Amino acid sequence: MQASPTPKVGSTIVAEPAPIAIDWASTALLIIDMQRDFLEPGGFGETLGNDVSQLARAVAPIGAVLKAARALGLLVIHTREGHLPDLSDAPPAKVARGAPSLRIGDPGPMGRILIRGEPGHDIVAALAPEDDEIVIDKPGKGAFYATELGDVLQKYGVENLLVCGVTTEVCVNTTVREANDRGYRCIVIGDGCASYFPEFHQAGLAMIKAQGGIFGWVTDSAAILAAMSAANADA
Ligand code: TIU
Repeated sequence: MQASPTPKVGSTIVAEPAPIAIDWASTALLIIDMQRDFLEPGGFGETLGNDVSQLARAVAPIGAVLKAARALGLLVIHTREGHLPDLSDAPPAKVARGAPSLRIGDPGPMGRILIRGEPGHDIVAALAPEDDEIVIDKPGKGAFYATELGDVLQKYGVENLLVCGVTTEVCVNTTVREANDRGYRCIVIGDGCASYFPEFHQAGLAMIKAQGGIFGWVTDSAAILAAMSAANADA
């Protein structure tokens, strides 16, 4: 499925609470919900009252890691949060929540809000998946809930996940917690995550790496790029 074979070499990634040694052959890049619905005006995120410009800072770090991951032949998995056009997979408790300007399924400037197949559901152009990359559509916050992600990771022998995307404290944290309980090592790329609330971004990362890495590790894109570049040189 991937364009080039993953090098059978390992690297140690500088991270908190401690460096972590990984084998690239059992590692995937998991990019969470970098969709127009969350990052661009007129989408789901803005209907909830959020300042969507807060999320733009994650695009360039993710783009750099994505480019290096492709060069290394790493398994790349993108996720998208969204619902079927008939809303049959959207719990009423989610659709009815709060007082948004538009609800899930309502028509908006990028099509129906948070609905699969609509322009707003697409991943932002800068991070568009390539044809050989896996895209997981998810109805919830966690990427394992009601999706094929677990089967995909098992099929490819993945043990370690480099995790980035939006938002830090919502879908990234939920997915990391799900993955941690399933035995995956999650290495979260801090500057490749963003929140509408900077203080929640900081807290979201802090609670992953606290207590000796209770949910996983936190690093940054520079550390990932350095490790990938060294692995490429070794390959
Ligand atoms: N609202 C918010 O912060 N996030 C979401 O609704 N979904 C994701 O995080 N993808």
